[in-house]
Amino acid sequence: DMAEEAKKLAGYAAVNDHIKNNYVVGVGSGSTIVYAVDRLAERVQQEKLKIVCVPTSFQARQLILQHGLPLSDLDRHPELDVAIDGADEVDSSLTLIKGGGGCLTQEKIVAECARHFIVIADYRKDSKCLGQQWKKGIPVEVIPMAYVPITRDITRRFGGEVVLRMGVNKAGPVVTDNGNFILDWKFENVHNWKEVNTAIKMIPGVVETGLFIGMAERVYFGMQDGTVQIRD
Ligand code: DER
Repeated sequence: DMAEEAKKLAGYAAVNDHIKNNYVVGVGSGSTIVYAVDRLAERVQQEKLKIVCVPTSFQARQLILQHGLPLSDLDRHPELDVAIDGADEVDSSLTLIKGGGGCLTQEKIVAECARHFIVIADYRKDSKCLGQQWKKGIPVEVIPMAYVPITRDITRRFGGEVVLRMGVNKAGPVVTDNGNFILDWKFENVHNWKEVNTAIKMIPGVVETGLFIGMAERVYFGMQDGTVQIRD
């Protein structure tokens, strides 16, 4: 369908533009990145590229292994040349909401370790301000024993509603690759995201938020008309 085609456009364009021989590549998580990894494997095959890939989740690790790409990690490569990842929403200053797939913590770590952090998204993610398109809130990864006090703290200080993310094909809450819970903060009004992000991260028991502020260097949007829009 159109959104899948748009994801493929963005994934292919980003890999065509940003991957070079001998690169250490951070591989994101979610559905859009699958197209980027397809193209990455194709280029490695066709151009005999020598690269290594650092995953941002069990899912990304599976993708890397399934495509026969060389797997590495931050112990061997604490500095990456480029990280490519999806997003749930992108605002006009390239602030991202990520974590729809529950992988935000390792994604943010890998993105921070990369010299270039490149985002790929279909047109549905393109937004003027956060919350306009994405209605599921900002994911917050938390230490399980603290999820209730953290829920109360966030709602008291910042309003909106905080919901513990429950499994669909698993009874009980979603457990992340790091063994933690995810809270989805359905915020009401526009906030100073930098201030709110810092405040939430300081709450004891918060591991990471899905707010990626000042991190994305460039976003590739696959559009309905088959074009790709690049925003720096
Ligand atoms: O969960 C995540 O952070 C994913 O990267 C998400 O932001 C994008 O997932 P999608 O490509 O399936 O929309």
